[in-house]
Amino acid sequence: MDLIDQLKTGNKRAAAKLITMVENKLPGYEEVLKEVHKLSGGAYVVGITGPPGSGKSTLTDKLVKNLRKSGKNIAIIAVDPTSPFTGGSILGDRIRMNDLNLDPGVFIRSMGSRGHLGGLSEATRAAVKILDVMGSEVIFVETVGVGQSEVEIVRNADTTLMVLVPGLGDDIQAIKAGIMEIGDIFVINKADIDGSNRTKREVEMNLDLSHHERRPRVVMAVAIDNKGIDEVVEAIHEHRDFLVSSGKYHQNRAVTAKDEILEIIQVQTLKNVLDNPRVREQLEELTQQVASRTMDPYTAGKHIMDNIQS
Ligand SMILES: Nc1nc2c(ncn2[C@@H]2O[C@H](COP(=O)(O)OP(=O)(O)OP(=O)(O)O)[C@@H](O)[C@H]2O)c(=O)[nH]1
Ligand SMILES: [Mg+2]
Repeated sequence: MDLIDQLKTGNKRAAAKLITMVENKLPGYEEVLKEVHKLSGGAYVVGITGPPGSGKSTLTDKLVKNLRKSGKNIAIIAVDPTSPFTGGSILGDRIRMNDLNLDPGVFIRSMGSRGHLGGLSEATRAAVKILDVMGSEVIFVETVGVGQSEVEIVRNADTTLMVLVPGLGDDIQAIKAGIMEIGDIFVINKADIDGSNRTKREVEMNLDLSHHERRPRVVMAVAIDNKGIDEVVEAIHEHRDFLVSSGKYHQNRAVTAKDEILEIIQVQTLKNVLDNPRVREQLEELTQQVASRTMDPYTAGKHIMDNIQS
């Protein structure tokens, strides 16, 4: 039986092997992605992001345990753009949910930056599809940080949780533009620490100023004590209902589909340049001219595009 047939029966080992295969672009990975794409789309994807140490993994652990009570199959992908490691348990200390590994209805995978020729967000998207076909009904994608690469990663989620903590103060100011837009739900975690009400007010004030089709909910939690988890689950359901009833669910997925196509065109165009000896030679010549200022890079780019098409 081939790996995809095994995957369809819920085989975790097949999923792990296939993820490694697409991560490293091993021979045959494109065929795998073509097939899983058509079979996938049923899983609900929840992105969890926020500054380092804000409690994303602790929260994910508690959310998963909560959803497991209703028997749902769950997968967790922990993405760390700053780590070169990938697979297995190397990121275990970042994940802090080892007991979940023992639950047959939960699959955990970590992904680092190593070996992703097309970028970590592309690899994450591929892993989501594979786990979807394996039968995961909800897939959590945890990613540390609030930079550009994290935004890319959670962009493909249906619902994104932004996990913040009291005492961020100036940090919130610094990162506000980025974080206010990507969160569908804001969780003020570590509400056991002083200042959480103030943080909640600051977040709400910033939300008043930022543009949202639907005002994100702000929920307080103490993940470590399992407090506020029901409220977060409820907020996720509420957001999903909003997406479905407003038509945004399909609209967002169409945006992702277009992104995917455009990314493939981009990669393919670049490949057409770099794999063609005639064009590569021209690139070298033009490089010299651009460097010595006898030509500008726009004109050089146009020459190359004309050459590919001829
Ligand atoms: N006081 C308090 N501590 C918490 C709470 N939730 C998590 N922590 C602690 O905060 C620390 C970081 O928690 P993690 O869940 O690993 O945070 P994270 O955001 O996943 O961290 P990175 O993945 O490394 O960015 C741990 O020591 C947790 O025990 C909380 O509600 N209150
Ligand atoms: Mg973590």
